[in-house]
Amino acid sequence: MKRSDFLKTLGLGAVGVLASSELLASSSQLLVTGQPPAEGGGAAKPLAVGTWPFAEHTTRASLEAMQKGANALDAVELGVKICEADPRERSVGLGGRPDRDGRVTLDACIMDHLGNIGSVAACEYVVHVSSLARAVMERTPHVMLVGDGATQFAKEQGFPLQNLLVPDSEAEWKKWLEKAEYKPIPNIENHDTIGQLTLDAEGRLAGCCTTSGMAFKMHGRVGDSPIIGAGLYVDGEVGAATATGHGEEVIRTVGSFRVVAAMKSGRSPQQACEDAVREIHKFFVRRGKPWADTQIGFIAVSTRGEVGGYALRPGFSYAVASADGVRVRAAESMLDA
Ligand code: SD4
Repeated sequence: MKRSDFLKTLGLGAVGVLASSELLASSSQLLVTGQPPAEGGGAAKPLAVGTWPFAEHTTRASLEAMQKGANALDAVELGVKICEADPRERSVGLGGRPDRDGRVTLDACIMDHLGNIGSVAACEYVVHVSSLARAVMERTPHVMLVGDGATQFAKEQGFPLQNLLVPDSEAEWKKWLEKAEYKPIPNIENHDTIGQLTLDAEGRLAGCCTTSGMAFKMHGRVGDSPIIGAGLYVDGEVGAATATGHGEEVIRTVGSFRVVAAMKSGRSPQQACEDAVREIHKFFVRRGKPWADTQIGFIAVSTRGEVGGYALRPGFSYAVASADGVRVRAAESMLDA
């Protein structure tokens, strides 16, 4: 299928989508290092912020939708779906890397400014798990469905079911099988969850987090991304945060909630992200566990449109889309390497 046709199937004909490698090249001119200038004042609404360079395109799509009147929830879903549907993005949706048994299992959650939440975990055969999480939120009395139950619900709701394992991901998995080291080692490169936050013109916040999780994980492993409070948290009166990186550590520290709670107590989004990363680091030290292969990053936005982003080590970047344009920023980090 041609790229333009592929985008039309999403109703996104006007939006360009590039794979991460292309994005890194295309966004090199855009890469801005250091703290966002919005620290004190905040950007004008609407605003979209998303993890990693591919969010340059997903946040732009969300922003444009909000500029045309879409609310934050619709806009965030529309944005992340671009990434989910792109088979070249190997850590989200279609084309995501499989678990150690060769099965692609996806995690996602969504939250709005009122505290409505929905989530699916370890879900197979569904590309748009962000929309499925939203369906859980809006069409069930529950907040989370997992595994076969999530897939069954998707089928009942008319979501197309398909094989998500693309040849390139399958080849990577087969290569991995040669050694089959059953210990997923997180590193910066395979941490490409998309966590996106939107603030619409009316001041409503929403967030969504979607991923295939850690590559070659144990079958059934669930990361932080579908866990409200860990991978994502939104408080409509304060702000929102989302996480990427080593999910076990983010769950341990209830990372995204921690960031929003700090904002509630007066910390700026930037300070709150920094506090959370430092706290995670303390947990490693306290438990005597190594953190050499670990990356964790947070982004946050306040209801005033202030933006923050911070990571444990260099390599994390995030996109900010506002009336000022779309910029990919290299996040500051606690460690030098
Ligand atoms: C996980 N946090 O499953 C996810 C992985 C990730 O960017 O963030 N990748 O642990």
